[in-house]
Amino acid sequence: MNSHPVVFEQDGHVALLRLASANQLNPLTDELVDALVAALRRIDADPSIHAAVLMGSSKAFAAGADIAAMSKLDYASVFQQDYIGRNWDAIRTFRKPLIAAINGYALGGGCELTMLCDIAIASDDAVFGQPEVRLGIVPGAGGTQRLPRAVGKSMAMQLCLTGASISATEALEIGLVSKVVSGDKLLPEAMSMAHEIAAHSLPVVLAIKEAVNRSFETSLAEGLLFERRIFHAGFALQDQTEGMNAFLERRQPNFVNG
Ligand code: CO8
Repeated sequence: MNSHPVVFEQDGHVALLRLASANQLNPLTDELVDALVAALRRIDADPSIHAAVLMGSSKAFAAGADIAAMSKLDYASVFQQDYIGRNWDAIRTFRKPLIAAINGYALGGGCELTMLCDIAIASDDAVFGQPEVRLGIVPGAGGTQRLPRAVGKSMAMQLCLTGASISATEALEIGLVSKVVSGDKLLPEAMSMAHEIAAHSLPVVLAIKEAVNRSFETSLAEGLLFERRIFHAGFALQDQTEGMNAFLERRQPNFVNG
């Protein structure tokens, strides 16, 4: 692992985070995940950033947990240190839109990391899988929980129980990613989508992310009530008035993020 496992860049209202381990496979060491969490916290705290793109190397988004490090752990230490929960839960609570731009391998924790992102775009060479079962372990960062919600029970069972990988095209077919593009188009496509999102009103974007994520946590009736209350609260925003007035006056809205 090099000394900067996560490289941060900013382009206007969009942040770009690159996972950059020395061997390009981005094993998800504690050092890398801690650095990712620190970058996400910085983005959440910076009002000039409205959306972020997360990508890996040309070879891998992330090849999963650091198996060498994991092989040395024992029950007492993982339980006491809250291994995974200790830093991964902070990714889940990131409030701004996060787009995964996936090149190459997204395996194990790497596949789980794509599912923690809000939108996943893959290059045509991307490979997805939950190979943990082949290592004698269970997916530990959401594979058994987010995968069935994303792709349904049968496909989630197939991936988790066989450990076999699938291609980008198959990932698109099952709804694990929303778009597949050629490798050279991956970053431009992800950045362009992030800029499109970032041009909208930030409080509205935050509210939409919160409401969509709530759908995974609650009943339909409670989720609809939550959505309605957020919709009602939108009437307190200047941007809500501006957005509708701009439409009626046939001009572009000038959002003030308030
Ligand atoms: N951890 C540690 N080292 C790895 C990992 C990994 N996940 N993946 C690759 N490496 C190492 C290899 O051991 C090898 O090291 P060396 O050069 O010293 O021999 C080097 O990286 C290059 O690997 P390969 O020679 O295998 O490269 P290939 O291009 O032939 O293959 C693959 C690339 C397909 C990615 C292959 O390396 C592979 O299958 N890797 C393992 C993938 C895997 O099983 N991932 C799941 C890990 S378990 C997991 O993620 C549990 C998630 C829990 C939540 C997260 C907690 C942090």
